[in-house]
Amino acid sequence: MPSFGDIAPRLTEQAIELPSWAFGNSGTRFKVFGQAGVPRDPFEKIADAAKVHELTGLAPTVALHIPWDKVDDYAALRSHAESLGVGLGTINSNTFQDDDYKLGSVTHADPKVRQKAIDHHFECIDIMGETGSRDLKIWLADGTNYPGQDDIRARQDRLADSLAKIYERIGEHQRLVLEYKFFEPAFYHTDVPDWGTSYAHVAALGDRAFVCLDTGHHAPGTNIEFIVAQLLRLGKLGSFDFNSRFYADDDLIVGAADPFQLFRIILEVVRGGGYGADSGVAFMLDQCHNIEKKIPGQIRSVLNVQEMTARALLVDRDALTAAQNAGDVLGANEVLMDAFYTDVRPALAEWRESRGLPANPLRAYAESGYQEKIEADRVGGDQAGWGA
Ligand code: AOS
Ligand code: ZN
Ligand code: ZN
Repeated sequence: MPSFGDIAPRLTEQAIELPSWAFGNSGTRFKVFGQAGVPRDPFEKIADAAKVHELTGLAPTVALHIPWDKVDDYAALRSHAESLGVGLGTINSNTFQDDDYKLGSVTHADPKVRQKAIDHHFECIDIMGETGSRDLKIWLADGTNYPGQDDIRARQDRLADSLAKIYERIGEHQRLVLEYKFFEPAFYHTDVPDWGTSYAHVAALGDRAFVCLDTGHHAPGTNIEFIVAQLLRLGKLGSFDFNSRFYADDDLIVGAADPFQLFRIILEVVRGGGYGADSGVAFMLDQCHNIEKKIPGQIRSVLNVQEMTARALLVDRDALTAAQNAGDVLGANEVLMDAFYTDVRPALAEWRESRGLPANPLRAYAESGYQEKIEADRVGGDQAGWGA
């Protein structure tokens, strides 16, 4: 098995994009537990995200959400971010919080509603020009709650037509990533429910359209690493929305529910050439912490991804391939498990220090006084993470 020193250079390629909405108050449909010190505007969200990057070196960009992160001056937001050592990343559209979209947005039977949703994406694309973003991420809540409510096939045709109009508008260096989700908030059918549907639509759109895989968007028991392998093989895996779940789209800290699954996913990413700066596969978190502190929750998340990435890179690929080709079932599994069972935390702590980063970023945050400062300064603010 390679040593940690052998794989450490590849760890410098790790870049995990943080979602702006992770820093604001968020919760479930039952309750949002407000927290002291949460950002009052997108500028403060960026500051909090930059703190995560300062202490970990893992989170150089911040995804924005429109309209939650709308500002008058995106150039000012961009230079604010850059002054703090981070950049603006993916622009996430939102066609799930406007009353007009109750029966659908880009799939709606009324062409005027569809046009309104398309125009929202045009606005997002205009903003991408100001933020310098590469990716437009589209997640659609579109679907129906009852059989017969609408024509499932006609909705696919409307979806294809709307996406084509949006895709036509993105720049030659920009990408459209289409995220799927098997249910919620629609309960009978969702118009982009699975990787196959997303793939069918992005393949029809063209070379700059890709699938976004949210790890919380699958039926329980789904072999997600198979989907990763398949989409990489098809050249259509654009990005991850990493989080973890016990039952539904829980948006919990990535790796918290099943670190072995996260390891297997990242192993397929590495095997399939989806890891690293030029891979074209963006690692993004999509989490909404409800009860734990926001910034430490994001630090824990990026460290979880880093730990499983290090373990995945430790897999002895030559020995694994040899065992696989020899049909050595137990031997092949043992090669993989040897890497997974390797506790990389001490080596990672040392490696961080060698790069001028705190050995223990969570402890460094707790000792930094930043949480106390934002709780004292940001009195009366309640910028929702999820929600207008
Ligand atoms: C919703 O469940 C999806 O995960 C979305 O990707 C995400 O929450 C959205 O991007 C925020 O607009
Ligand atoms: Zn998502
Ligand atoms: Zn989700």
